[in-house]
Amino acid sequence: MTRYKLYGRPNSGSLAVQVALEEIGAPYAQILVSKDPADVAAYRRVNPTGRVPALELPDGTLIFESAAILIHLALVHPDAGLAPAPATTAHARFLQWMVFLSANVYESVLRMYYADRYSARGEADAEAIREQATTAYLAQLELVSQGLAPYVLGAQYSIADVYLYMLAAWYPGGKALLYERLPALGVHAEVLSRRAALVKAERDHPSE
Ligand SMILES: N[C@@H](CCC(=O)N[C@@H](CS)C(=O)NCC(=O)O)C(=O)O
Repeated sequence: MTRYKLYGRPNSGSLAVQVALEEIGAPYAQILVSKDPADVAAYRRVNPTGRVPALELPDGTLIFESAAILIHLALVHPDAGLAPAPATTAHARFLQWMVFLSANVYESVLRMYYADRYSARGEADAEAIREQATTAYLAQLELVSQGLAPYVLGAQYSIADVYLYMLAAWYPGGKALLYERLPALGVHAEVLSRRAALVKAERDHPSE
């Protein structure tokens, strides 16, 4: 099998992509992009967004946007069981949650962690933006958690579960507190934590 190249950073969206690659059993190389401005500037020549994750496909094409990467990997490696069969109703629900997690939950996370970027007044408005983003993030996670049984798609595991697990783990108050507020997410995390691919990716996620 040909090799993927995963651009990432510890505690970033590259975790979910690494889990997908582990589940697939595909060989991949990890390239660490530090937050050092020189490193980010060099990375922008590969990925103009400057964001992680990004995945270089075996044919050399670079793909960014975590949800697009995960959906693509699920389609290219159907035997890995990362998503329901394409063009089914179950797959439509998979797409719905992947886009919801990416466009809403991930976006709320970015507003919480990079609040100063969301106002022309920068840091002056950051606290209010952070507060509003946290409220939105909790409401969005509550909405997803209401349907967990035990997975996002019911009885069928998919990479949407890993995506949710990763985004929930970024709650600024810490995972334990979030699982107290939304117990269904705690149960979901417990189920996921038994998967070897997740255990390995979390262990392997190298520190800067
Ligand atoms: N929509 C993008 C968001 C990626 C993103 O913002 N990643 C964060 C890390 S989790 C990042 O690179 N932040 C650095 C920055 O914005 O300067 C995706 O889903 O891949």
